[in-house]
Amino acid sequence: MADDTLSGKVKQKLVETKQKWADEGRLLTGRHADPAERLPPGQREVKNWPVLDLGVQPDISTARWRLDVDGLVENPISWSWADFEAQAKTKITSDIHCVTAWSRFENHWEGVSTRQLLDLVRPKPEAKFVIQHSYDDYTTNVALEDFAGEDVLLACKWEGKPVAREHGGPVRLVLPRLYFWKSAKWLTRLEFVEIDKPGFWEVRGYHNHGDPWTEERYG
Ligand SMILES: Nc1nc2c(c(=O)[nH]1)N[C@H]1C(S)=C(S)[C@@H](COP(=O)(O)O)O[C@H]1N2
Ligand SMILES: [Mo]
Repeated sequence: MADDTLSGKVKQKLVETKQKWADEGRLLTGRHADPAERLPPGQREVKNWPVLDLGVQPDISTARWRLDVDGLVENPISWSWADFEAQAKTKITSDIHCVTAWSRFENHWEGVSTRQLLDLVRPKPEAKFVIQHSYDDYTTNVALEDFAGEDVLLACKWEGKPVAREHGGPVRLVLPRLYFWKSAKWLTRLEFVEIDKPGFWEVRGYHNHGDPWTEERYG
């Protein structure tokens, strides 16, 4: 019988392969690099932009799109597309580092900065982590201090155009200082919590933090 649930469509092979990489510590060079060295250890630069996901690319129209920000915040919000559009936008140029060893330099993003979002929702003192939830049921967890980085965006544009569906549009997170699995595509909810909750890849052998320059690939 056909399984039409999101989890039923997930590319099991891909998930198993990536889990095996984690088990075997594939790609590890044992080198650390300074972020001033633009290419992190074990990475190679690509000029194209690979698409990586679980095999499900939700088709979310801006009419249907919502973003909820909840959990340990003083001012929870639930944005429609019009609410998102009404926010001031920030432009950031940053590099992408995927744990599967490709890096893509010089991406021009536009969106709402997490700094601005944090000013609005005001995390409670007990909030320590932010769990990103996506329309494909993907989740990934980041420490509040990483989420609050000055270069972190809820991105709606890339190279001046709306972020394409396959890259996570209408809105995806971009957190350039960590491996790209820490940047959720098709973002729909940000949950502020005190106790960390490892996400999809984190429970499958991937590092909880994910710093490319210290090769926090697996853990
Ligand atoms: N919702 C969602 N976000 C996701 C993923 C996913 O499967 N679903 N994959 C992650 C991984 S492993 C990577 S490398 C990047 C890939 O983003 P890209 O397809 O735009 O290159 O998205 C991350 N965010
Ligand atoms: Mo990835």
